[in-house]
Amino acid sequence: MAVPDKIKQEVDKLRQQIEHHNHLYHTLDTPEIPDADYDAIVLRLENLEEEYDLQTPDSPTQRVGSAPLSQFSQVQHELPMLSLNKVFDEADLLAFDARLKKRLDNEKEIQFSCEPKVDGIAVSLLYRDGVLERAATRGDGTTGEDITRNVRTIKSIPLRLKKLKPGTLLEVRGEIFLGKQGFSRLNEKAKVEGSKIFVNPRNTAAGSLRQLDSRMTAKIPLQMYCYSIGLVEGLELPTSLSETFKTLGKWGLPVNSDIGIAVGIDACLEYCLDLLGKRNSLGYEIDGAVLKVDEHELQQDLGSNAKSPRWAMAYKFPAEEKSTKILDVEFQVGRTGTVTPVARLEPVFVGGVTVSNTTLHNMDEIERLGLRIGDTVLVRRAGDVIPKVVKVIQAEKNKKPKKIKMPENCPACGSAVEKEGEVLYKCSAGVICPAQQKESIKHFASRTAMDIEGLGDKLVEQFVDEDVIENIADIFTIDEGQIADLERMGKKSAENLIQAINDSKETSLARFLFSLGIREVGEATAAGLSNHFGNLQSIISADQESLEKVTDIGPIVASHIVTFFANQSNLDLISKLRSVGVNWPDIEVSDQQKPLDGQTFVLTGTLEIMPRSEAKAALMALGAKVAGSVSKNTSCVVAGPGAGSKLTKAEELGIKILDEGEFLAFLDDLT
Ligand code: 9MJ
Repeated sequence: MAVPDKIKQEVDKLRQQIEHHNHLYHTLDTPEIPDADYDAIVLRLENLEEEYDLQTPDSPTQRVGSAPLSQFSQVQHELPMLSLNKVFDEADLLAFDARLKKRLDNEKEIQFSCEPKVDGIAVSLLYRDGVLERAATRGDGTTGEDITRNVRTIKSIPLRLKKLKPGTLLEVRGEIFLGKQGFSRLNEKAKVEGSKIFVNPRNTAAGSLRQLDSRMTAKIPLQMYCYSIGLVEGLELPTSLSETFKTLGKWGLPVNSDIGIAVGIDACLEYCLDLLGKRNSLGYEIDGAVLKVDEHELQQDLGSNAKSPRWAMAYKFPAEEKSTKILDVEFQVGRTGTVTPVARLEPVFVGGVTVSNTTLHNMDEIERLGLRIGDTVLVRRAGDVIPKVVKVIQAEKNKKPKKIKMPENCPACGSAVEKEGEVLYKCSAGVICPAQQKESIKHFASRTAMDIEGLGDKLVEQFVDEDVIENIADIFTIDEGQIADLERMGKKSAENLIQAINDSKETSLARFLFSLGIREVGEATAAGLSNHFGNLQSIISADQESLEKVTDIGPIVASHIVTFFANQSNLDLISKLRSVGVNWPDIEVSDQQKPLDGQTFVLTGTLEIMPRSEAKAALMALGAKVAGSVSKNTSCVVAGPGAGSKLTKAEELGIKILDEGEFLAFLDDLT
């Protein structure tokens, strides 16, 4: 078939573009376009090559990655490290399942290993006689880089495998990544030290693995999850992948505990949907799920092509990074008067939601990004739900871009804006500023604070704009007539709101403290204060020193608390709230030592009898701390079915481990 010149030219251009972006992404770690745009270019090239029979061995569609950097010695992978085929929707996943059944010539439902697709760097670890001999990056799938010295600094990767004897050779493959917590801790530290902020966990992990000085790598809390096997000699492995994972875990290798098994493609889809739903609450970044035929024999029957195994498929979730344009930057006033720049964006669908504005945090962030109105930026919706402007990818060039400046006057009340500390700007008006009034009332009424059902953000704004209320105490003197006067408020809604306001008066000390909106006093701190002091008067009269005795309260939070209660208008507001009937029971505080004081517990796997929240509350009531990860400071790990890497780590560190039955007996003994 004659191929039109136009098509040949387009194919050439696409190949050049892909090579360029491959180099930026894989070799230099400085991508210029979002993954979704890159995927679209590759897909276009794949389609054209397929349609016009233009595949050539040197096309980027035939390669797995990009050439390695030259500074590290090269490693030849004896078995190529293949990449995964990808699908982006349900229909293509069903087609994958149908293809498998056809090739196997069997209609029986297939069992799959369902895995989160961790967004990190693929590596190979080679254990000879049970000892880590070599670690290498995937590189282009055939040739990688020797990163053994760097990988040795990763604490979750065992240097010696349990139970593996002389005469054995085992190559395990997996993903090295930086968890969300590790990433935010690094950035908190960077902020304090005034050093460079890291852009995202994947680039940070990739950069640190490519450090020539492994002491630098050791400073980054990298992790790894193993997900496949390469070379094997002198060893019998189980007949399925899922059983192999259990074996790897027993040998001390880290395996993701969020991996599941599903029989049939419908169950796989359920797994994928569930994973997508909990994407934000996972401790690591993912960009999809991977489905693999579980039985090794079936894998062998299906085989691989040059690029990817036929028995595996990546189901990519919607991209979490997209490009869009900064339409404007406005300034918002928070409940404590902080003036924050907010970017108005050309609406963009990212990470499952349409984003049309996002906080830029402070002027330093704008400076760091080098941001101007009209710029095209990369927006990322990461582990948290707040979308973030990651970087400028194309500066506005048509007209002279406007520099973004902090306004001299508060946009809500016109009072002077003053600088406070290093990066904060605040409206100087205090509680008379309507923006501050609105924000503090919204917070007070919110679900986790006083929980006044029906008093949402819009209604609060209306009430303040129409001078119905000015502060949080005024809420309790609103009458039905005032509510009914407002637009779109019927009699029934007015009655319900009055009822909800009255119901909220019966509260707890912790909720009340949180709802006051004291700077940096969140729910956990409020609960800590409430448990420690037991009554409001003791908190009001507490000095800096006694406040710092409360768990997790440091000098800064303590000083915010002291400042809040030193302000007479805050005390007047509290008296007013009490006089209209807001009340709570005091809490009995005892000076007695608790049986688990100073001990840290970690709960992992599924607890089948006692809900996890109850187990946590029971431990805290006995004085223990409940942490999310295992370290040498952990006193005990409670492990239910499905426990994975945390359990492995506890075993490695020789930490006490209880199953749920033993844990319940242990609690019984103490109470
Ligand atoms: C990731 N990235 O989490 C594979 N992957 O298997 C998982 N990648 C993979 N499996 C074969 N869970 C090639 C790549």
